[in-house]
Amino acid sequence: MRTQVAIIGAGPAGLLLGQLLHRQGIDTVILERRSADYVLSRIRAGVLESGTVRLLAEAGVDARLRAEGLVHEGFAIGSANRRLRIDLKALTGQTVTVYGQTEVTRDLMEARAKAGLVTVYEAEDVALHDFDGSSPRVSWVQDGVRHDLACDVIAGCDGYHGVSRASVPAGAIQTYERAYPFGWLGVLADVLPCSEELIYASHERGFALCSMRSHTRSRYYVQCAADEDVLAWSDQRFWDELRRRLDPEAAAAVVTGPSIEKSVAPLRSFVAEPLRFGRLLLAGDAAHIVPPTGAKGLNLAASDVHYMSEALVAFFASGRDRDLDDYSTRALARIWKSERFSWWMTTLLHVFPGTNPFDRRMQGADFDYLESSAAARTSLAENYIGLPY
Ligand code: FAS
Ligand code: PHB
Repeated sequence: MRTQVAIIGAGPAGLLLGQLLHRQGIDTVILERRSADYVLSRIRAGVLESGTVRLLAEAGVDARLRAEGLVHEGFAIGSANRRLRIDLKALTGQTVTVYGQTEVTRDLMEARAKAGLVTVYEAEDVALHDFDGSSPRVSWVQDGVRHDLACDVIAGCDGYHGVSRASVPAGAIQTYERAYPFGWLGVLADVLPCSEELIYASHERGFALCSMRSHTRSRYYVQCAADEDVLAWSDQRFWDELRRRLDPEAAAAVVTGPSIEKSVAPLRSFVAEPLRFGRLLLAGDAAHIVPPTGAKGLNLAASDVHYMSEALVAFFASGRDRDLDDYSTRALARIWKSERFSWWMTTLLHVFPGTNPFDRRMQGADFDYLESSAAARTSLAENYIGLPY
């Protein structure tokens, strides 16, 4: 087998890259270690930046997003029983769209299948070869048979635990990391959201987030221990804890019901540098991780893919390796600014075990500053809607 770009991973980064390249006449094969159903079963991001919405339109997969996505002009940030609305539309002229990552992935999978493009699901033991030369290839095992795929470029879109970044020689890559001493316990339930907009709540018991997937499906999170056992949380325990952390109006509006998904996610900041190794390029969670507090993970994967697709189109038009040179620098410039925002939002809103009283006073001062300064709210807003590509 041969293709122009071998993409490792059929998450949003891999699928979006495949779709953008297809629209430019560039052939791809995606290798995914899980089944399509398994990929779709993951409950992850919920908020799309306007840049991501534009990119999905460019990829030709925005019809359902336009029909079902919820355009949000603001969100609330709360602390100590006060709630401050960040008016994204008034402060930046832009909005965000609430549309689950699962639905983005489904739309991309359907478009890829409709175009008859090759996606190998349940590909075992994927391995990357010779990407330091001009004839890279990937191999995998399926039904006990090893397969080989020759290509011109490998796109590593296989997430934080993937094989792509792990295939780079240790001396060729530098990583930067901060592991937070807590995680998020998330619940998905078919109940009416407690508020029309998202609420990010800071409470002395811990952070809580009220989000949604539609007008009838809610997504909630509470801060928990990094190694929290999800089995220790009955639905009732979750609903009680969530309401304790919200202001009285929001707490009273919470509609409870049976969870249809419940999971714990650790929080981490992580960046690998650079993002190019010969003919291997990294994108999405394979390259970086952000704590979900700033709603940046999926959106960063989208901007990476935008930069990568531009570099690949130039490379295949010219045949010059140097057209791949700029990808890493361009992507990392936006990655680091999103890492900073996600770290800042996480530091602002969470209770850090063992924190000293000074740190809690700094959080209060940050809230006071946001309350009193349009400049502070504008800075938060322009990061939340997504910095320019
Ligand atoms: P993904 O991890 O989505 O996709 C990588 C794909 O590669 C997977 O399908 C995997 O099966 C496959 N793969 C891995 N190893 C492979 C191998 N060796 N061979 C072949 N395939 C392989 N972001 C937000 O903005 N908001 C959130 O609320 C949020 N919540 C999250 C909760 C959790 C538990 C996690 C893990 C992440 C969350 N994120 C959130 C971030 C998340 O949305 C990612 O940013 C997004 O999935 C990134 O997409 P990809 O880069 O495509 O990586
Ligand atoms: C979600 O709806 O899952 C969500 C929304 C905003 C965030 C994180 C998660 O910052």
